[in-house]
Amino acid sequence: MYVVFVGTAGCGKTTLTWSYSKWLRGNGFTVALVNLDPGVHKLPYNPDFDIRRIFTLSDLMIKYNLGPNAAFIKSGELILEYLDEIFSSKPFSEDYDYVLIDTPGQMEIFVFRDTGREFMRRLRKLGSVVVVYIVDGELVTSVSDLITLWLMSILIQSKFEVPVVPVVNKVDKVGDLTLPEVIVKNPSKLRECINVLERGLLAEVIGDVISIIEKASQSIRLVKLSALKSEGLEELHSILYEVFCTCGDLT
Ligand SMILES: Nc1nc2c(ncn2[C@@H]2O[C@H](COP(=O)(O)OP(=O)(O)O)[C@@H](O)[C@H]2O)c(=O)[nH]1
Ligand SMILES: [Mg+2]
Repeated sequence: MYVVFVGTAGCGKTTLTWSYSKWLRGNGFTVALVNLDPGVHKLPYNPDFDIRRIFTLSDLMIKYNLGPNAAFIKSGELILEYLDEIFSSKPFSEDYDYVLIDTPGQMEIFVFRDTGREFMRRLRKLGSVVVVYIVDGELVTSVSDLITLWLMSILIQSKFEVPVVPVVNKVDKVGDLTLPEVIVKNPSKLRECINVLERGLLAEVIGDVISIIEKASQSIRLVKLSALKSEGLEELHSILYEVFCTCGDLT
């Protein structure tokens, strides 16, 4: 199974790639690790394929005289150009139980540009693919934060045409996640919360938003993780297994 980690900068993609790989190996699975982030300085794991062997962000800044954002955009274009090389590397040409793919630090390179879509199109031809969409628990401080992040997971699913499992990371740092948990179990509760907590456009369109969420949501369990402390990995594993086996029914 190919597991692709996506999420906003700093949400914990790299840390989760590392901790889940340790968990999988500890449980007897064979694992290959792929780093697609040309901008990362130090990785906590040993990648079997590392985009930095082809180019790094600082190479691009120097070679093309670019600032960090323009270099990131350039790196997305280059990942597309090097897809043949990426897909002929060991993780994609040999057999592993799990191939974990750590994506560029800034999500927009992978999610909003052609890079991710094309990468996923090729990956889908190789076997089962699941995207783990990591929500930084520290970013969920209001109901509208939760809705924004949730809608993003639905958009990613429609763009990549693969199942998306949303997880909340950094639970060792954030306090109470009862509200998101209740809402994920029963999205219609959003209607009550929004009346109390929010005003403005969101309060007005909440009925439509709830319908979208109810129609599109695959998972009704909120997986809570601490990638750093390796907590919640068994729950992540079991939900990925369910997606793999049943392709969709996560009740
Ligand atoms: N407290 C806490 N910090 C975390 C957790 N996961 C990641 N971090 C920290 O968040 C920062 C960004 O993590 P990283 O994995 O590099 O994020 P990425 O940009 O999505 O790859 C690092 O300082 C990590 O140590 C977690 O579960 N708990
Ligand atoms: Mg990273």
